[in-house]
Amino acid sequence: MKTFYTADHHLHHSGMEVSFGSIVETFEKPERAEIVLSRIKEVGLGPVLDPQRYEREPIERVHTADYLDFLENVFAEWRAAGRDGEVWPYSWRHRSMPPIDSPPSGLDARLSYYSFDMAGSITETTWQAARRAADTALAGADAVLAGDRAAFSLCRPPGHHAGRDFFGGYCYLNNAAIAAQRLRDRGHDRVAIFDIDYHHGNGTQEIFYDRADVLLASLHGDPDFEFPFHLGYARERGAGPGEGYNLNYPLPAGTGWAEWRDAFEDAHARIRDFQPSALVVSLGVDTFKDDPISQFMLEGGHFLLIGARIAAFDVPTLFVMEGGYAVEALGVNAVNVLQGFER
Ligand code: SP5
Ligand code: ZN
Repeated sequence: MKTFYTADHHLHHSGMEVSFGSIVETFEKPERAEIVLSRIKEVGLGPVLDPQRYEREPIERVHTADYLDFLENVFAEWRAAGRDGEVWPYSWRHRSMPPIDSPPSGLDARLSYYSFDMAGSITETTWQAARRAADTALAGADAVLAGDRAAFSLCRPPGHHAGRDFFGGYCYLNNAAIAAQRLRDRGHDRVAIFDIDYHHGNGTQEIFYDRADVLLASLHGDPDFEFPFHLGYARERGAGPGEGYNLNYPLPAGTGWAEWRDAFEDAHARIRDFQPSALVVSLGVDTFKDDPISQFMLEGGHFLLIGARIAAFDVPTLFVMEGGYAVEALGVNAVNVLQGFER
C-alpha cells in the first residue's frame, strides 16, 4: 500500500511536558514518525509519497473557521504580547464555572477556551505542521477514493483528541475525522472509524456524536483512570440521529491480548453490522506492553493479527497514525498492522 508522509512534521516539536510532576522531554517527538518511515522502507511496504497541499475547505468540514484562525495566529499574538517560549494554556473551566459558547477576548482566556489540557504547546510552526498532517490524511483518503484498497497516512502530530474547536492530547487537527469526512463528501455513504489507540478519541467522538453516517468504535483505557478522563464511557452511545453510532469499549489497566481481542471482536462485529463502504483506522500502537505512558499489555506479534482482522472487513481502508511512544518498537508495531492487513 501507499504511505503518505512529509518531513514537514518536523515543524512541530513541543520541547517538554509535565509527567507525574516532572518536566520531561515530550513523548510526542519527531523521531516517532521517522522510525515508522524507516520500517516502511525496510520491509518494502510500498511507495512513500509526499502529500499535495490542500485548501482549508476540506478541513473546515470538520473544524470551525474561528478555531483554525486561532491556531494560525496565536503564536504571533503571543509574541506580540511580549512573551517568550511556546504558547501554553494553563487554566481551564472547572465544573463549578458556567459554560460559555463564544470565545473570550483575552489571550489566555481564549487559549483556555480552545483547549482542554497542556499535553503539547503551539510553536511558531505548529500550524504549518498540523496543516501538513491534515494534508497527509486527505491524500490518503483521496488514494482510497481513487480505488486503492488501502493507504497509510503517516500523520504527525496526531489528531484524535482534537475536536471541532479545541486542541489537546498532542493533537491540533483531527486527521482521521478530516479523512472520514472527505470520504463522505466524495461518495461514501457510510464510513466507520475504528479507533484502536490506547486513549479514547474524545475529539473524534465529539465531531461525529450526533451523526448516523459515521460510526465510531473506540477501544481504550477506561476514562475513570486514564487520559482524557472525562469522555469515553460505554454509556456514551451517540445523540439524536447519531444514537447507537458511537461505541466505546473502556478497558482496565493491565488489559492483555485476550481481553483486548474480545472487545476488538465485539466492535468488529458491530462495524460489520453497520456495513460501511469505507473504513478509517485511528492507528495508535500505544497499547504495546512497553509503552511509556500506557497500561495495556499487547505484544509486537499481536499487531499482525489486528491488521489481518481489519483486512477481513473487505472495504477500502485508510490507516491514520495516532499515538505510540515506545519509540524503539514503534516502527515494527505500526508496520506490523499494515503488513498483517496485506497478507
Ligand atoms: C495521541 C495520543 O496518544 N495522545 C496521548 C496524550 C496523553 N497525554 C497524557 C500524557 C501523560 C503522561 N504522564 C504519564 C507518564 C507515565 N510514566
Ligand atoms: Zn494514545
